[in-house]
Amino acid sequence: MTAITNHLPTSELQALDAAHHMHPFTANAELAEKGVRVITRAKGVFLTDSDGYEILDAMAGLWCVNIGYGRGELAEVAARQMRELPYYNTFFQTTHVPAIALANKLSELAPGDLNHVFFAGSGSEANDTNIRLVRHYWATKGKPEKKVIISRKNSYHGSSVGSGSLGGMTAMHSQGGLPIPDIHHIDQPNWWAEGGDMPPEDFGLARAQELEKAILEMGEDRVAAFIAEPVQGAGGVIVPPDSYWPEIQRICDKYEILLIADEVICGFGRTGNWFGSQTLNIRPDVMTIAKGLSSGYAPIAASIVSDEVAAVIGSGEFNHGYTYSGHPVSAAVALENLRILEEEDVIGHVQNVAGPHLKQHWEALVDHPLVGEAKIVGMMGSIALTPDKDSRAAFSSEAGTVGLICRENCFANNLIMRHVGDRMVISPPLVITPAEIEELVHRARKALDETHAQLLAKGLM
Ligand code: PXG
Repeated sequence: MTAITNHLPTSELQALDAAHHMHPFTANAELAEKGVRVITRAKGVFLTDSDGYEILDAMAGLWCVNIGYGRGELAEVAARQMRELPYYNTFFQTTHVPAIALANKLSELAPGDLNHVFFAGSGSEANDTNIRLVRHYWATKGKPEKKVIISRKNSYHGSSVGSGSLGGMTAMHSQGGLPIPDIHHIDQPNWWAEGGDMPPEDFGLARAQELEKAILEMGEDRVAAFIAEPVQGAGGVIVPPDSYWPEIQRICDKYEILLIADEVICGFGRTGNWFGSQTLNIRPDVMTIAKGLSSGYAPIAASIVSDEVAAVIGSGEFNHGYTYSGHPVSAAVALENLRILEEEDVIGHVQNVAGPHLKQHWEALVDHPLVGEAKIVGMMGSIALTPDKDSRAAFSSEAGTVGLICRENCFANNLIMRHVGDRMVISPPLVITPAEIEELVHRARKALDETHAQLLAKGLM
């Protein structure tokens, strides 16, 4: 048996990693110089690194380990499925039991008439599916010109050519020739950074109406769909004003624009319901799911589409699919994850225990001299760091400088909390206990204190 060993010293692992491993979204030469952090095991909400430090993972990996680490049941299910049927595809008029069972379960869980599941291996792939699917839907209905997809600046929908084009990250567009044609980006509902003197609700309405303006400018006969995360995740946990989503829904309904809710982060309990669409009261035609679907234990994702969309797409051949669409091991793991979410009432825990507790402690951070606003929906939260709360000022240093200092201080306090520019974000495992939440916020506050002291010492505020 090939041994995957943890027994090398950290420095050797770091040197081997630097020699051969290219990391995503990373300046690799810089990382090689500094030395990468090696994670060796995890249990509950805690990671252990190769030096034996226990780190509280307030990001649930990459927003995905909803049931927490170390659930042996998923390992058992994966091993059993590998023995029974490690792989078969779902092309060419075949299927298998895990894909059948998971598609059925998802149609039961998904709201409204979202009853049909197209599997993929990652959120990026599922959003690539969505691009082709919504354009093919309109073409099949005799409207091939209806192919523009409207998305938002500072949204994240994946890193492939298609999904990276849907996303509104300029740093991504500047590399590799993105975006592809017929993707249009409108402004985001980020009141803290962009709301100026407007009251938040007026601003939310104005930002939603940019969708209507874009549709009218291009012509509704050219616009296929609007895609958005119910709550922007990677963009900094931007919680839209309450006025935003009802207006978006009204506009999509009025102009017959398909609404794609990207639930890759918001799905599977993150916002306090099974799906963010339920929390934000959205009625999507298509949903993208990934991450929490398997709690990250195995790669799997999907597009869930309405009866209507499925009927149109199914009227002919949709020339699309991935080798690993509905992979049996991943599907079996996802089913076991859903069983745990359901039987252990993890969403009830978010609604009644962890969510309110985290909200109380997280929102209290707004008293800190560095923190301008503290936002939270269910188990995803953010704080805006600022040198001046009243004017919502940005730091004079390049955006992200202060956030990075704060993230480093979190690391030093054995807390994983990400920065997005000068916003700090959290998305802990949903099963986190009240005591662990208090520890999380305690460590975050300590990191904020240290950051504040350093900024004062360096004259950065
Ligand atoms: N949609 C959303 C809303 C996401 O958050 C994707 C699609 C793409 O999923 P895949 O499985 O292709 O990665 C995501 C992924 C970060 C970070 O640093 C966020 C994501 C991925 C990697 C890093 O916040 N989100």
